[in-house]
Amino acid sequence: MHLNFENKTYLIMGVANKRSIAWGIAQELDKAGAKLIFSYSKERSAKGLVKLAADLSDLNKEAPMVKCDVTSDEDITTAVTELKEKVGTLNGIVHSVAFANKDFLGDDYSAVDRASFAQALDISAYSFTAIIRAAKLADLLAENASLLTLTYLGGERVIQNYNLMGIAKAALESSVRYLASEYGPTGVRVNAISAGPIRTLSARGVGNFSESQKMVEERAPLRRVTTVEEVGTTAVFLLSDMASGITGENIHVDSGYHIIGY
Ligand code: 0WD
Repeated sequence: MHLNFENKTYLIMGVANKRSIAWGIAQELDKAGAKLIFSYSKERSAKGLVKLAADLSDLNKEAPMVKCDVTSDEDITTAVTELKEKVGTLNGIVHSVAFANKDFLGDDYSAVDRASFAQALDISAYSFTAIIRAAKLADLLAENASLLTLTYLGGERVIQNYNLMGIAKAALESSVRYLASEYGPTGVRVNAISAGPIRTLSARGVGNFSESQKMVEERAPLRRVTTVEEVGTTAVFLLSDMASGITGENIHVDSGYHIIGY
């Protein structure tokens, strides 16, 4: 088994800008020789994506892109149809999408209203299941495809201010296990990476985010914050045949912070 990405194609969902974790993963996959296709939710992101892709290798400079706002079943169906036309088969999907009303990413968790709860769970957890099901039904997934999502320690433990997003991540992490169990018999693997706090557009919405990074620097075994490159290389591993025995797993790429209890 090797890190062989020749003739392998991966869908990358959730590049908002050059700081996005999805972009870090895309860059590492590109270096490894994989072919990429991107999805975006807003036209604004599409324009940025075209510019970013220009810095990739010749294989991906003009990577195809499809629109997919994950809150829309119609968008998901259209995206899957377009993916089928553009690439035929996917060897993997990177789902790096999340959203929660930032009014509820600080203060008391119990203040959350019904609509914000549903929205956060819909975009941050259900969307992973929805896109996988649609891809599977359209016969878009290659044999042994590897599906990956991004989560955070706030789904397992109480992290100050993470609140509503923590509940969504708990649902997402549980979905990973149920999806892994359901699709495993067909050879498809489903995993999550639990990344340490990284300064991105989404991270800015979480109250007192700098404090989380400071705590990692002070207490994590590696005494430094996680980089997108580190998340990217772990993603490359999980998406490759090197990880053929791993499914339903949540790998922490967080400088070891999750083992610390003080
Ligand atoms: O510290 C961090 N930044 C961590 C992030 C630590 C651990 C995990 N994560 C997770 C996030 O919760 C998320 O699941 O990693 C994932 C990516 O987060 P990011 O890279 O920090 O965030 P960002 O760069 O803001 O990208 C989030 C994407 C955006 O992409 P687009 O292309 O749509 O601009 O999620 C997208 C958001 O727009 N997104 C949606 N995509 C499709 N449909 C939707 C939607 N309805 N809503 C948000």
